[in-house]
Amino acid sequence: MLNLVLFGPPGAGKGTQSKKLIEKYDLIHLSTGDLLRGEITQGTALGLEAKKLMDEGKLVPDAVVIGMISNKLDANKDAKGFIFDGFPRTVAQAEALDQLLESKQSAISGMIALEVGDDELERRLLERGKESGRPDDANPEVIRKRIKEYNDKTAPVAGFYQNQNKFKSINGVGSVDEIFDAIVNVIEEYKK
Ligand code: B4P
Repeated sequence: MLNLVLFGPPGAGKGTQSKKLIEKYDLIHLSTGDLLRGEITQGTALGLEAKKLMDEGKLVPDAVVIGMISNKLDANKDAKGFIFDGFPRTVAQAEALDQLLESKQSAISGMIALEVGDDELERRLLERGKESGRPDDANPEVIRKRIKEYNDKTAPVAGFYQNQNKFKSINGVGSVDEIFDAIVNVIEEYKK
């Protein structure tokens, strides 16, 4: 099984690259951001709780996202593999993911981190906000809060995978196709 974690700050291109990767490798795309926005659209209790936090640029509690991922793994037992996009975002989530996969006799193949500077992230997210109408992309203050949450809580997750020799970082600035080619090169190494 090929199980990839696509990692990087908000706006790094995780969602963009995931779309291309699932086509090439026939993987299931698990984006906790998309799953949470789905709950918000459906107006569930979980969605209502998540919306308040997401609109402020804060992370949603670990237990909520771990539960969502667990359900999705169970619902896709025959998958060739998964792309985890925007998850794990804390070390606690990374530990939980290892346990979930272990219980299914599987494991993470590797993490790929997209490196992009803060100014470019802010520019991309404000640009997306104009079209998507996403409240968390509309306000520079909320964007900076999301980047701070990333630096405080999510960046340490890289070390978790580095300790397992499952970490590769690539430049996330350039054309979407150039970055995709660089990711594919890393995946081919992980597959060996
Ligand atoms: P996400 O939905 O994961 O949002 P994101 O980090 O902004 O998305 P992404 O990084 O995929 O965006 P992309 O680069 O594709 O999370 C939203 C919120 O949900 C979080 O703030 C949090 O509250 C909550 N949440 C989600 N998961 C959680 C978890 N596990 N635990 C706790 N809370 C969680 O796209 C950005 C823009 O850049 C696009 O417009 C794209 O077109 C553009 N772009 C992409 N590549 C480009 C390139 N090479 N050059 C120029 N522009 C590019």
